[in-house]
Amino acid sequence: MQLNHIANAPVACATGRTIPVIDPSDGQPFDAIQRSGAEDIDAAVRAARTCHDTWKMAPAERGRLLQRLSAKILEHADELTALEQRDCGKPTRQARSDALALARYFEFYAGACDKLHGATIPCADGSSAFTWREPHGVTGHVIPWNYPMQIFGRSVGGALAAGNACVVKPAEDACLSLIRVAQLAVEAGLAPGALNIVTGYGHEVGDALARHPGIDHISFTGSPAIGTLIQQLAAERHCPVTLELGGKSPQIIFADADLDAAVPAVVQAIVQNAGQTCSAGSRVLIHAPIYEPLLERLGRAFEALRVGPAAMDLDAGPLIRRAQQQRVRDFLSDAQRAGIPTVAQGIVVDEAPETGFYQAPILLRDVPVQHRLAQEEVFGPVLSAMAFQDEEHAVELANATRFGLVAGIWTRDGARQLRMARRVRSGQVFINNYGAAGGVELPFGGVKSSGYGREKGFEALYGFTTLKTVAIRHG
Ligand code: TXE
Repeated sequence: MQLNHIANAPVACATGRTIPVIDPSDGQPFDAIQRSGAEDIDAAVRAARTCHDTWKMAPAERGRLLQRLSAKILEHADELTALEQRDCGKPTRQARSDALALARYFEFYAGACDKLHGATIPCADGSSAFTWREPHGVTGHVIPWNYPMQIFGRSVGGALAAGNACVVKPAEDACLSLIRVAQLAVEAGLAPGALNIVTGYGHEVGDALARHPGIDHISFTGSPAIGTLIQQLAAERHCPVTLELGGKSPQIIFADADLDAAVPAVVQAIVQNAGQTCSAGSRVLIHAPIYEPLLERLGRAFEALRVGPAAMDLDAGPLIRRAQQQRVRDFLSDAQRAGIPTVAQGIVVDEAPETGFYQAPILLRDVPVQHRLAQEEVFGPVLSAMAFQDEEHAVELANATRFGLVAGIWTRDGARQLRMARRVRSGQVFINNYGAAGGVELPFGGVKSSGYGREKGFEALYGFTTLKTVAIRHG
């Protein structure tokens, strides 16, 4: 049985209710978390406030503390990998890479703590002015289930580095690794109240977090619908928010591209984490002259994909929950009704139990741009292909959704790379790679309905602080 983590202590929720923890690989419960409510959020916010108001620590010392936490995470990487694998159905390689990324986030932000400075500003004679970067105070973090450790790292790592005290609500499907990390933070020496974890359903405990007047900033990663709700609640009390709401990211492949490099990257970008990735490359836009031959190559790669229990460490594991599996199946039924052709699909291996939430990766072609498969986030291993005639057409298709998170551009033509990068509306553009060029160092976030604000990189620290201007008249 897992408890909340408030002021460095394990605490049962006020209602005494729990939620079962389900293993997506077999659909069976194996643990339980607290089903918390508004009272528990209130206790966590009070602990965070007390901590923030009394936590006096030089930035360099805070950096050393976060570095110790990073080292603890590395020391416990096997344990965190195993927890995440069972809780979220992640293949071993993915769960391990998430644990290592979490350590790297804390390492990066540890080094940033004492480098977050303001500026001096030239002004009237006899006066001086400068700015301080100050923490918001108590920050709220609503974390989704697809990359619990990574999203916790990018959000809480930045917030703590900037000097905030955090209240975290993990997704109800994915709490185990984060509760363990909070315990490791105690061992690393984090002050009581600096990091609090309260588990439960979104509409109960997440809603209470978003409404709480003691929360000074909210960082939310999740669906556009809940992002809108969070933004509305925050607007009522003018609380700043950072939103990351997913995408419908295009991979744009020109006829002159290095297809040996593009094909595996395009497949990986939709199969990783069974397609449950905000930056999944879920649309592949292919230059007309290579449409047929490239679909054939991609089709062969899809046929080789294997899906099965997380512990088998195949190309993909199960989806997170039965409802997510149903959501993906609904998209596929719609595709069938609309006569959208299937090019190829992977295989769910024999060893996968009937009760697990599996979905074979699938490649669809000639998907009409207005069809919901080309417009909405499926959050499953479903890749929609369409052809474009020229650069103009590629830009038009790439920008034809309400999202704008990531775009992949594959071409050897340098001038075209930059023209396309300028014209595609998205927060990130990867040229001749898809996320391979960097990790924590790169600011990350969206435009349009993908949200706003940036996490990751040094840039994130500006979002987790507020700027105070000080002006002195000294004669
Ligand atoms: O998201 P929710 P769901 C997308 C993806 C997926 C769809 C639905 O397309 O298929 O959203 O997933 C908390 N107040 N993404 O239903 O509900 C919830 O407990 C406050 C993209 O799981 O948005 C969880 O912690 N919080 C995405 C978090 O919000 C609330 C990652 C996300 O859950 C709440 C996840 C409320 N009223 C889903 N209701 C990405 N950008 O990577 C729920 N939550």
